[in-house]
Amino acid sequence: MKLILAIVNNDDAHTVNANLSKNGFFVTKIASTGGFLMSGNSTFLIGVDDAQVESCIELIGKYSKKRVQQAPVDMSYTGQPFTGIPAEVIVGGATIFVLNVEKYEHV
Ligand code: 2BA
Repeated sequence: MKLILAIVNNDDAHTVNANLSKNGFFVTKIASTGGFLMSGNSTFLIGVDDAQVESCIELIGKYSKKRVQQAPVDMSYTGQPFTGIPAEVIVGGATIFVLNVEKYEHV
């Protein structure tokens, strides 16, 4: 078994959630915040059998769009010199991690 952890733009989260559920995936959606832009995104936790990993990733990718976002003017919280900070960044589609699950219980 694997745990898929997917960070998705809030604008795509509803569609991603709906399509995962429609396709039989069990999903937990957590409200999260990107450390760079400090804006809201959604993190999905999806427990799947090994054989379902690729179809799950494909589905998330299908409904997660790339978009250009403005970086905030004041990013002093990053501790980086201002010269190295881009004015615009490409966000998405989705950032996905696949973790091994040692044990799964539903009691
Ligand atoms: P944020 O951290 O707010 O990052 C938003 C976008 O800013 C990123 O898009 C990337 O294009 C850019 N960016 C992030 N850190 C940067 C840096 N140190 N220097 C220059 N540009 C930077 P994505 O890569 O699509 O990431 C979207 C969101 O996914 C991130 O929001 C963060 O919440 C999460 N994420 C991405 N990579 C991650 C990682 N390796 N570990 C944990 N979370 C990650």
